[in-house]
Amino acid sequence: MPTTFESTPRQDGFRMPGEFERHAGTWMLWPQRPDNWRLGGKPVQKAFVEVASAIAQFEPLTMGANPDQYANARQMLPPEVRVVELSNNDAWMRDCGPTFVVDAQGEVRAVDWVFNAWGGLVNGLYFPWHLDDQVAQKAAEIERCGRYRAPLVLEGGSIHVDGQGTCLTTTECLLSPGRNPDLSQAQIESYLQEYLNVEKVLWIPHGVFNDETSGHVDNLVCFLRPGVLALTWTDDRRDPQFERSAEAYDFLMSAADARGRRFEVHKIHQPAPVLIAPHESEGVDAVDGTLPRQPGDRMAASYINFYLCNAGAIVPQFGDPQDAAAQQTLGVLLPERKLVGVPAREILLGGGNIHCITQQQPAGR
Ligand code: KQY
Repeated sequence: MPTTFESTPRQDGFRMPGEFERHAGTWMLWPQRPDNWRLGGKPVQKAFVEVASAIAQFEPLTMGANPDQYANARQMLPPEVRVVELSNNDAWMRDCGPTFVVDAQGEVRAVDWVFNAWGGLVNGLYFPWHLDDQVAQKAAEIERCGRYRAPLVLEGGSIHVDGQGTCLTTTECLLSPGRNPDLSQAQIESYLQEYLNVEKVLWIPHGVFNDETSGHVDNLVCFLRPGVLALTWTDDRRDPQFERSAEAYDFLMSAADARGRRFEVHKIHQPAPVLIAPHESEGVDAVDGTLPRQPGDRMAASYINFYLCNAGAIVPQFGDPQDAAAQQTLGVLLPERKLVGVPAREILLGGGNIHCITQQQPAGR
């Protein structure tokens, strides 16, 4: 059995690399739960196949599937995708999967955070979540990686790092009452420093409007490389996102990273409000007699929820005129990468996007 360490990555000289650094591969989980995905997950399974196929052009991809969906996932996915049985409660690998860390010798270990479905019994999104909470450990075992079990409720989508000592997060999410109510902000920050091996944590006040994760940073802003950020944006002052993005912009423009650099912040205009259609709402199973997705509800659509893989970037598309502008701007900002747009409405209907369903495993030795 791979070792579970009682120490921390920082004590052992391990750090979380930036997503833009070289990957050994990507992990995903196969969607199926009918109270989150419409029509028993059938439409979104096609979207996951598109995302997986796009990533597999650039690096190895592993898809974990529940036992009852293994054969279906295997048949729908291209042969270059490795499909493994990996029990889960839902398909958000970014959030329940491991945060991989590396050391100077190229050894890769896994940080296994406590997962409670984005807020546990206070404001979590489903119960139970015990299978999701085992996903990180199982992925680490498959890869024969040592593991740190971090004593902190945290999802991978609530942090971004530059691999050089800086972590971005939001207070809205990390201080939300359903996660670590007994810890102070200083204690949470100290855990981030220990388990990600960062010097500086930048607490952006809010995430994206109506994001059911309580404001994950990965829908709001991300690193393109150290010192260079992309931020979701709107010029429409009447849009509830305006204040949130403007506040984040001002905060980041007056901040510096762990090495003392000022940030270059690029605005990526969001699509027009994306609303749940009546037929989409009807396709989701009720929970406690109520449809979890109501017609007309606004979803947290953002191009920032793209995924950087080796020499590629997989960018969500919403069928909006802004799709082309987002691709064009990101293409200019990421000249070393091939951009692949993937229709993402079905993933968005489940409450997240491409970044939320992927998890990078950094290249080791
Ligand atoms: O955005 C994410 N990181 C996950 C969203 C989970 C939504 C569950 N319905």
